[in-house]
Amino acid sequence: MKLDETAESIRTMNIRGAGLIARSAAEALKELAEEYDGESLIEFTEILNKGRDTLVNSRPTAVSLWNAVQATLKNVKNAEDVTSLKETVSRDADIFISNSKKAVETIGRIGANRIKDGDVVLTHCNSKAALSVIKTAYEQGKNISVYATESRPWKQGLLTVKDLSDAGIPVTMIVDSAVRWIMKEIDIAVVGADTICSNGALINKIGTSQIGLAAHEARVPMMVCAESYKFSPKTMEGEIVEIEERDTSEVAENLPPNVRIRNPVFDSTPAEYIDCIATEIGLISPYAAYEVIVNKLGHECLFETEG
Ligand code: RUB
Repeated sequence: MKLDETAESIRTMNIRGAGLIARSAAEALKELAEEYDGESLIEFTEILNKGRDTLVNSRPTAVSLWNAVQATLKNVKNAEDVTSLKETVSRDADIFISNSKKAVETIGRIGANRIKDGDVVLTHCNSKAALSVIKTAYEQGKNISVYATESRPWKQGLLTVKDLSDAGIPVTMIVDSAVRWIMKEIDIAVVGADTICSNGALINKIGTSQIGLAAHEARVPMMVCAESYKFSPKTMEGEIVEIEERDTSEVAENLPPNVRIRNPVFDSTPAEYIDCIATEIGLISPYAAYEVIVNKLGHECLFETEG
Protein backbone atom coordinates (compact mmCIF):
# COMPACT_ATOMS: atom_id res chain seq x y z
CA MET A 1 0.00 0.00 0.00
CA LYS A 2 1.33 3.45 -0.92
CA LEU A 3 1.95 5.87 1.94
CA ASP A 4 -0.93 8.16 0.89
CA GLU A 5 -3.27 5.18 0.90
CA THR A 6 -2.09 4.14 4.35
CA ALA A 7 -2.68 7.67 5.65
CA GLU A 8 -6.16 7.70 4.10
CA SER A 9 -6.95 4.27 5.58
CA ILE A 10 -5.90 5.55 9.01
CA ARG A 11 -8.06 8.66 8.56
CA THR A 12 -11.10 6.64 7.48
CA MET A 13 -10.43 4.03 10.19
CA ASN A 14 -9.94 1.09 7.85
CA ILE A 15 -6.70 0.87 9.79
CA ARG A 16 -7.55 1.53 13.42
CA GLY A 17 -6.39 0.85 16.97
CA ALA A 18 -3.29 2.69 18.13
CA GLY A 19 -0.88 -0.26 17.83
CA LEU A 20 -1.91 -1.22 14.31
CA ILE A 21 -1.86 2.44 13.26
CA ALA A 22 1.74 2.65 14.51
CA ARG A 23 2.90 -0.52 12.75
CA SER A 24 1.18 0.51 9.50
CA ALA A 25 2.89 3.91 9.60
CA ALA A 26 6.32 2.30 10.06
CA GLU A 27 5.59 -0.08 7.19
CA ALA A 28 4.44 2.80 4.95
CA LEU A 29 7.67 4.73 5.57
CA LYS A 30 9.71 1.61 4.86
CA GLU A 31 7.96 1.14 1.50
CA LEU A 32 8.34 4.83 0.69
CA ALA A 33 12.08 4.51 1.32
CA GLU A 34 12.43 1.33 -0.69
CA GLU A 35 10.68 2.75 -3.76
CA TYR A 36 12.91 5.85 -4.02
CA ASP A 37 14.97 5.51 -7.21
CA GLY A 38 16.75 8.89 -7.29
CA GLU A 39 20.27 9.72 -6.19
CA SER A 40 19.83 12.82 -4.08
CA LEU A 41 20.09 12.43 -0.31
CA ILE A 42 18.46 15.83 0.17
CA GLU A 43 15.52 15.01 -2.09
CA PHE A 44 15.15 11.59 -0.46
CA THR A 45 15.13 13.09 3.05
CA GLU A 46 12.50 15.63 1.98
CA ILE A 47 10.29 12.86 0.61
CA LEU A 48 10.58 10.96 3.89
CA ASN A 49 9.79 14.08 5.92
CA LYS A 50 6.75 14.80 3.77
CA GLY A 51 5.63 11.19 4.19
CA ARG A 52 6.09 11.49 7.95
CA ASP A 53 3.91 14.64 8.04
CA THR A 54 1.19 13.03 5.92
CA LEU A 55 1.03 10.07 8.30
CA VAL A 56 1.14 12.12 11.50
CA ASN A 57 -1.67 14.36 10.25
CA SER A 58 -3.97 11.45 9.42
CA ARG A 59 -5.30 11.11 13.01
CA PRO A 60 -4.36 13.43 15.84
CA THR A 61 -4.83 11.62 19.15
CA ALA A 62 -2.81 8.40 19.35
CA VAL A 63 0.85 9.20 20.13
CA SER A 64 1.75 5.70 18.93
CA LEU A 65 1.67 7.12 15.40
CA TRP A 66 4.12 9.88 16.25
CA ASN A 67 6.39 7.53 18.20
CA ALA A 68 6.35 5.05 15.29
CA VAL A 69 7.52 7.60 12.74
CA GLN A 70 10.11 8.92 15.19
CA ALA A 71 11.48 5.40 15.71
CA THR A 72 11.50 4.65 11.98
CA LEU A 73 13.22 7.88 10.99
CA LYS A 74 15.49 8.29 14.02
CA ASN A 75 18.70 7.60 12.06
CA VAL A 76 17.88 9.64 8.95
CA LYS A 77 20.13 12.48 10.09
CA ASN A 78 23.14 10.13 10.29
CA ALA A 79 22.82 8.59 6.82
CA GLU A 80 25.63 9.47 4.43
CA ASP A 81 24.11 8.32 1.16
CA VAL A 82 20.88 7.14 -0.41
CA THR A 83 21.69 3.44 -0.03
CA SER A 84 22.48 3.65 3.67
CA LEU A 85 19.40 5.81 4.24
CA LYS A 86 17.21 3.18 2.60
CA GLU A 87 18.78 0.46 4.73
CA THR A 88 18.46 2.42 7.92
CA VAL A 89 14.77 3.28 7.45
CA SER A 90 13.93 -0.26 6.42
CA ARG A 91 15.80 -1.75 9.41
CA ASP A 92 14.36 0.69 11.94
CA ALA A 93 10.82 0.10 10.63
CA ASP A 94 11.29 -3.66 10.95
CA ILE A 95 12.65 -3.31 14.48
CA PHE A 96 9.71 -1.12 15.51
CA ILE A 97 7.13 -3.50 14.00
CA SER A 98 8.68 -6.59 15.50
CA ASN A 99 9.05 -4.99 18.96
CA SER A 100 5.48 -3.78 18.77
CA LYS A 101 4.13 -7.26 18.07
CA LYS A 102 6.27 -8.77 20.83
CA ALA A 103 5.11 -6.05 23.23
CA VAL A 104 1.46 -6.99 22.73
CA GLU A 105 2.31 -10.62 23.58
CA THR A 106 4.35 -9.68 26.64
CA ILE A 107 1.60 -7.39 27.89
CA GLY A 108 -0.78 -10.34 27.51
CA ARG A 109 1.38 -12.47 29.77
CA ILE A 110 2.00 -9.76 32.38
CA GLY A 111 -1.56 -8.44 32.45
CA ALA A 112 -3.06 -11.93 32.63
CA ASN A 113 -1.41 -12.39 36.03
CA ARG A 114 -3.79 -9.75 37.37
CA ILE A 115 -6.85 -11.70 36.25
CA LYS A 116 -8.03 -14.37 38.66
CA ASP A 117 -9.92 -17.58 38.04
CA GLY A 118 -13.63 -16.80 37.92
CA ASP A 119 -13.18 -13.07 37.20
CA VAL A 120 -15.77 -11.08 35.30
CA VAL A 121 -13.91 -8.62 33.08
CA LEU A 122 -15.22 -5.40 31.55
CA THR A 123 -13.56 -4.09 28.39
CA HIS A 124 -14.21 -1.17 26.08
CA CYS A 125 -13.80 -0.51 22.37
CA ASN A 126 -11.40 -2.87 20.57
CA SER A 127 -7.88 -2.94 21.92
CA LYS A 128 -5.48 -5.63 20.78
CA ALA A 129 -3.39 -5.16 23.91
CA ALA A 130 -6.42 -5.57 26.20
CA LEU A 131 -7.60 -8.58 24.20
CA SER A 132 -4.14 -10.11 24.47
CA VAL A 133 -4.45 -9.94 28.28
CA ILE A 134 -7.97 -11.39 28.33
CA LYS A 135 -7.16 -14.20 25.89
CA THR A 136 -3.95 -15.11 27.71
CA ALA A 137 -5.83 -15.36 31.01
CA TYR A 138 -8.36 -17.64 29.34
CA GLU A 139 -5.62 -19.76 27.72
CA GLN A 140 -4.08 -20.17 31.17
CA GLY A 141 -7.25 -22.07 32.06
CA LYS A 142 -8.92 -19.30 34.04
CA ASN A 143 -12.68 -19.51 33.97
CA ILE A 144 -13.40 -15.90 33.01
CA SER A 145 -16.23 -14.08 31.27
CA VAL A 146 -16.28 -10.68 29.65
CA TYR A 147 -18.65 -7.75 29.30
CA ALA A 148 -17.80 -5.64 26.23
CA THR A 149 -19.26 -2.23 25.56
CA GLU A 150 -20.77 -1.47 22.18
CA SER A 151 -18.51 1.62 21.85
CA ARG A 152 -20.61 4.08 19.98
CA PRO A 153 -20.49 5.57 17.44
CA TRP A 154 -18.23 3.17 15.55
CA LYS A 155 -19.33 0.06 17.46
CA GLN A 156 -15.84 -1.39 17.75
CA GLY A 157 -17.41 -3.56 20.49
CA LEU A 158 -18.78 -5.75 17.69
CA LEU A 159 -15.20 -6.61 16.71
CA THR A 160 -14.33 -7.35 20.32
CA VAL A 161 -17.26 -9.69 20.96
CA LYS A 162 -16.56 -11.53 17.69
CA ASP A 163 -12.90 -11.96 18.56
CA LEU A 164 -13.64 -13.17 22.10
CA SER A 165 -16.41 -15.51 21.01
CA ASP A 166 -14.14 -16.97 18.29
CA ALA A 167 -11.63 -17.67 21.08
CA GLY A 168 -14.36 -19.50 23.03
CA ILE A 169 -14.57 -16.89 25.79
CA PRO A 170 -18.06 -16.24 27.23
CA VAL A 171 -18.88 -12.64 26.28
CA THR A 172 -21.84 -10.32 26.73
CA MET A 173 -22.29 -7.01 24.93
CA ILE A 174 -23.77 -3.97 26.68
CA VAL A 175 -24.51 -0.45 25.50
CA ASP A 176 -22.06 2.16 26.73
CA SER A 177 -24.60 3.74 29.08
CA ALA A 178 -24.99 0.40 30.97
CA VAL A 179 -21.43 0.63 32.32
CA ARG A 180 -22.24 1.94 35.81
CA TRP A 181 -25.21 -0.40 36.21
CA ILE A 182 -23.14 -3.47 35.34
CA MET A 183 -20.17 -2.46 37.49
CA LYS A 184 -21.51 -4.34 40.55
CA GLU A 185 -20.86 -7.59 38.63
CA ILE A 186 -17.36 -6.68 37.43
CA ASP A 187 -14.09 -7.80 39.07
CA ILE A 188 -11.67 -5.91 36.83
CA ALA A 189 -11.87 -3.41 33.96
CA VAL A 190 -9.26 -3.93 31.23
CA VAL A 191 -8.79 -1.28 28.54
CA GLY A 192 -6.25 -0.19 25.94
CA ALA A 193 -4.55 3.15 25.37
CA ASP A 194 -4.06 5.64 22.58
CA THR A 195 -1.82 7.92 24.60
CA ILE A 196 -0.51 8.00 28.14
CA CYS A 197 0.51 11.43 29.33
CA SER A 198 3.50 12.26 31.52
CA ASN A 199 1.14 12.82 34.48
CA GLY A 200 -0.27 9.29 34.08
CA ALA A 201 -3.57 10.31 32.48
CA LEU A 202 -4.92 7.87 29.92
CA ILE A 203 -6.31 8.97 26.58
CA ASN A 204 -8.47 6.23 25.10
CA LYS A 205 -11.78 5.67 23.32
CA ILE A 206 -14.58 7.98 24.40
CA GLY A 207 -16.34 6.42 27.38
CA THR A 208 -13.16 5.08 28.98
CA SER A 209 -13.28 7.83 31.61
CA GLN A 210 -16.82 6.91 32.63
CA ILE A 211 -15.60 3.33 33.11
CA GLY A 212 -12.76 4.71 35.23
CA LEU A 213 -15.18 6.80 37.28
CA ALA A 214 -17.68 3.98 37.83
CA ALA A 215 -14.90 1.47 38.57
CA HIS A 216 -13.34 3.84 41.11
CA GLU A 217 -16.70 4.38 42.79
CA ALA A 218 -17.27 0.61 43.02
CA ARG A 219 -13.65 -0.12 44.06
CA VAL A 220 -13.15 -2.21 40.94
CA PRO A 221 -9.54 -2.06 39.68
CA MET A 222 -8.96 -0.67 36.21
CA MET A 223 -5.95 -2.03 34.31
CA VAL A 224 -4.67 -0.22 31.24
CA CYS A 225 -2.77 -2.24 28.62
CA ALA A 226 -0.23 -0.08 26.82
CA GLU A 227 2.96 -0.65 24.87
CA SER A 228 5.71 1.82 25.82
CA TYR A 229 5.23 3.68 22.51
CA LYS A 230 1.78 4.74 23.75
CA PHE A 231 3.52 7.04 26.25
CA SER A 232 3.82 10.60 25.05
CA PRO A 233 7.12 12.51 25.16
CA LYS A 234 5.23 15.52 23.83
CA THR A 235 3.19 15.78 27.03
CA MET A 236 6.50 16.22 28.92
CA GLU A 237 6.70 19.59 27.23
CA GLY A 238 3.21 20.47 28.39
CA GLU A 239 1.52 19.68 25.11
CA ILE A 240 -2.18 18.95 25.54
CA VAL A 241 -3.32 15.85 23.65
CA GLU A 242 -5.68 16.79 20.85
CA ILE A 243 -8.97 14.95 21.19
CA GLU A 244 -10.18 14.00 17.74
CA GLU A 245 -13.72 15.09 16.84
CA ARG A 246 -15.01 13.17 13.86
CA ASP A 247 -17.77 13.77 11.36
CA THR A 248 -21.14 14.16 13.04
CA SER A 249 -22.79 11.85 10.51
CA GLU A 250 -21.17 9.02 12.50
CA VAL A 251 -23.50 9.91 15.40
CA ALA A 252 -26.83 10.59 13.68
CA GLU A 253 -28.23 11.81 10.39
CA ASN A 254 -31.45 13.52 9.26
CA LEU A 255 -31.99 15.47 12.48
CA PRO A 256 -33.73 18.87 12.39
CA PRO A 257 -31.25 21.43 11.03
CA ASN A 258 -31.08 23.40 14.29
CA VAL A 259 -29.85 20.38 16.27
CA ARG A 260 -26.10 20.39 16.79
CA ILE A 261 -24.13 17.19 17.16
CA ARG A 262 -20.62 16.72 18.51
CA ASN A 263 -18.54 13.60 18.04
CA PRO A 264 -15.47 13.56 20.28
CA VAL A 265 -13.97 10.08 19.99
CA PHE A 266 -11.44 9.98 22.83
CA ASP A 267 -11.42 11.11 26.44
CA SER A 268 -9.00 11.48 29.32
CA THR A 269 -9.04 9.30 32.45
CA PRO A 270 -7.01 10.74 35.33
CA ALA A 271 -4.25 8.62 36.89
CA GLU A 272 -6.14 8.36 40.20
CA TYR A 273 -8.73 6.09 38.56
CA ILE A 274 -6.11 3.73 37.12
CA ASP A 275 -4.93 0.81 39.23
CA CYS A 276 -2.02 -0.21 37.02
CA ILE A 277 -0.64 -0.13 33.48
CA ALA A 278 0.51 -3.41 31.93
CA THR A 279 3.41 -2.57 29.62
CA GLU A 280 6.02 -4.79 27.95
CA ILE A 281 8.56 -3.52 30.49
CA GLY A 282 6.44 -4.50 33.45
CA LEU A 283 3.31 -3.69 35.38
CA ILE A 284 3.60 -0.09 36.52
CA SER A 285 1.73 2.61 38.35
CA PRO A 286 0.33 5.38 36.13
CA TYR A 287 2.52 7.71 38.17
CA ALA A 288 5.59 6.01 36.62
CA ALA A 289 4.72 7.41 33.18
CA TYR A 290 7.50 9.99 33.43
CA GLU A 291 10.11 7.26 33.96
CA VAL A 292 8.83 5.26 30.99
CA ILE A 293 9.06 8.29 28.74
CA VAL A 294 12.55 9.23 29.86
CA ASN A 295 14.11 5.78 30.28
CA LYS A 296 12.39 3.76 27.59
CA LEU A 297 11.66 6.26 24.84
CA GLY A 298 14.90 8.06 25.56
CA HIS A 299 16.09 11.60 25.98
CA GLU A 300 16.71 11.99 22.27
CA CYS A 301 13.02 11.87 21.44
CA LEU A 302 12.24 14.57 23.97
CA PHE A 303 12.03 18.13 22.82
CA GLU A 304 12.21 17.16 19.14
CA THR A 305 8.51 17.45 18.60
CA GLU A 306 8.85 19.20 15.26
CA GLY A 307 10.66 16.17 13.86
C1 RUB B 1 -9.30 2.45 19.43
C2 RUB B 1 -9.02 2.54 20.90
C3 RUB B 1 -8.17 1.46 21.50
C4 RUB B 1 -6.71 1.92 21.50
C5 RUB B 1 -5.78 0.79 21.85
O1 RUB B 1 -9.88 3.62 18.92
O2 RUB B 1 -9.39 3.48 21.56
O3 RUB B 1 -8.56 1.21 22.83
O4 RUB B 1 -6.37 2.41 20.22
O5 RUB B 1 -5.86 -0.23 20.88
P1 RUB B 1 -10.16 3.71 17.33
P2 RUB B 1 -4.65 -1.25 20.62
O6 RUB B 1 -11.04 2.55 16.97
O7 RUB B 1 -10.84 5.03 17.16
O8 RUB B 1 -8.82 3.67 16.62
O9 RUB B 1 -4.44 -1.94 21.96
O10 RUB B 1 -5.17 -2.18 19.57
O11 RUB B 1 -3.47 -0.46 20.20
